[in-house]
Amino acid sequence: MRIQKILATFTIAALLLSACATATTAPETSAAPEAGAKKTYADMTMCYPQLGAESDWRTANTASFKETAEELGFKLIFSDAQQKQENQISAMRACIQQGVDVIALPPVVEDGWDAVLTEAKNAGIPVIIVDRSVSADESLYASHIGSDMKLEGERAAEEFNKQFPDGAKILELSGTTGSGAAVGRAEGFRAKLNENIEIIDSQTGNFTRAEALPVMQAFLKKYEAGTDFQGIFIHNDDMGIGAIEALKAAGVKPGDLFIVSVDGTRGGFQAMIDGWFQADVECNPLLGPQVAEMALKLINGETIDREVLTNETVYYPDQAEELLPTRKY
Ligand code: GYE
Repeated sequence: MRIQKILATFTIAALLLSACATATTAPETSAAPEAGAKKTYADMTMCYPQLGAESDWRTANTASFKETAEELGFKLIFSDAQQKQENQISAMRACIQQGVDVIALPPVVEDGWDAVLTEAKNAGIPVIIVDRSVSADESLYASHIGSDMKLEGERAAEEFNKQFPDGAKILELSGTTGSGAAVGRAEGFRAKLNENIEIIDSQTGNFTRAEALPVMQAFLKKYEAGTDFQGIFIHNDDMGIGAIEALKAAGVKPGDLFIVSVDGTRGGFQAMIDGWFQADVECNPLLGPQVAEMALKLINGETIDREVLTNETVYYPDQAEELLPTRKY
């Protein structure tokens, strides 16, 4: 009798305990995947230390990541470094501290990432390099996904080669000094440009309208449009729009100069319609969905490609009017 009573008490206590245990662990198990189960977007926190808001390309890129996070249901830790590498590095360090699942990094410049990439690696957080490239050793990051900047430069050069078979003198308005985008475009451009086409001057406008305007003004003080130079290679549409302001103010008319830009934003399409740009080399900022898919594969331990290059084209004024309404950025 006594033994039975003791046993019954034990059973009730054990039942109560297990009920208790299930109750407390239940919310956790529903949030975190079971051991061995595949993680879903709902389990993923991605850090995106955006480099800045310098251009329409960048605005579209930011929107692409935010919309993708919203649609797929992962958590995005977003920040804007205002084109300063030190801000990007501190944003990354904060993300490492928080223990995010993955970092997607669009590096403002190529050099100087080794220390923070090593910190992420030591913390077991994979890094996907997005858009521009880094010079750091490949072992420090999982993959690079973005445009082939060198190819973009080559494509721009081909436009000048076609336009000026007998040679010309041209100017270059280049992107942020030391950035993968500016370095790659300048390199590809020079590699493909015919020898009879001379780049008489090259200055940076830091990928912004505001900084391109005074650079173009200074060019126009030094060189006479049409006489001293016949064309300009401009590394992005925003700088092109800034340059157009300076050209207009100096009395230059659309078509007086052969201008090739990069990005293919709505502003670039408008500049083609208005007769200022003769070609716009596409650079696609809508990388959010591809990066998210890659990130999920990574946190599930699946293999991913080390380098993914975006498929792009060149746009011309004759299609600009028709295509402008379809442009997403
Ligand atoms: O061309 C420019 C932006 O890195 C590809 O950065 C990107 C470049 C793009 O500011 O508009």
